Amino acid sequence: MNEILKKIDEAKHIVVIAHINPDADSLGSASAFYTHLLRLHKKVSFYCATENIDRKYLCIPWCDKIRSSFPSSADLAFSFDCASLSRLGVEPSCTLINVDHHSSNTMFGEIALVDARCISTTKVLYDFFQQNSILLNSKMATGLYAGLLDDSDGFLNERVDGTTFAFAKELIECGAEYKLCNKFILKHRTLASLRLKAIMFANMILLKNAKVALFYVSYKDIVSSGARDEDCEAALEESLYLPSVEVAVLLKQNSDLSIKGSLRSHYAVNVLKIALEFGGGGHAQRAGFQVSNEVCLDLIKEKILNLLEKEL
Ligand SMILES: [Mn+2]
Repeated sequence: MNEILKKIDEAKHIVVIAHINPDADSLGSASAFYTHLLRLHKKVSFYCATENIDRKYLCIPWCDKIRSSFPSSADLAFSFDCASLSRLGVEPSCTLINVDHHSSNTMFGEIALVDARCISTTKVLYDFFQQNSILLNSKMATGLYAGLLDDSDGFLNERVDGTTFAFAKELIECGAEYKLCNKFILKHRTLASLRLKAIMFANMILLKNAKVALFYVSYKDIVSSGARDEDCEAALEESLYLPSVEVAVLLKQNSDLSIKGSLRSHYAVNVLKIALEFGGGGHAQRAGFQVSNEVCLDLIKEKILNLLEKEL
């Protein structure tokens, strides 16, 4: 018998964990597994350290059951889409199984079911279900589809190929509520996010033959619009759809007047190098850093533009 199935069989109370500030991949895979465990008549809890989950994820089954306190009686936990233990927002004292698709996964937990070739954690979980002849119902298919949709950026990113659509087709045939997910996860907007987007694009500066889009968001802009960090980043990413733009840079003022830098790029430009120069981190096309409030904004801008000179 598969080691994971054995652990499930022996467990009395199982927790599925979505990472802090969850996305649809983490919530969707945890949700699909939660459904599977319910079908086995297991006692199961759905945990996420972040309270107030984004409303656009309410199309994912069981998101209304999420709790932000970790159940003390749990004897088995599964984390989904967490590359490192710190992403859990909790250190479970029970047996932990790590299900993920990040190439940077630290392989924490008693068992690590990690496949970096997969486009989403929901694909890792789908393969697990297939290998163990576990049939999908429509709730499970909806959770798995939600993760695929989010991690493929709505079937738009570089990792998407024919197998991605074939996977989506499978899930739709199993009853995935794909229309609902498409509408909620891709199209849902808050008024605050639209107000912030208006401010950001009104103040956007195009530099280096319009290859660089530079945004500055003050703390006042954040307060007046009521927007959140992820709203800033969504608008930042949208600027990459302008025909000439290759790199998008956001300098956002925090409440303590320190600066958070976010960098996005198309595949030709490595922005991680720039983030690293500021002591930050991330991926080649998606990176970030923090700078204390003692550094002048113009100096940060100048340094970024100089570093970009070599990359463009
Ligand atoms: Mn993911």
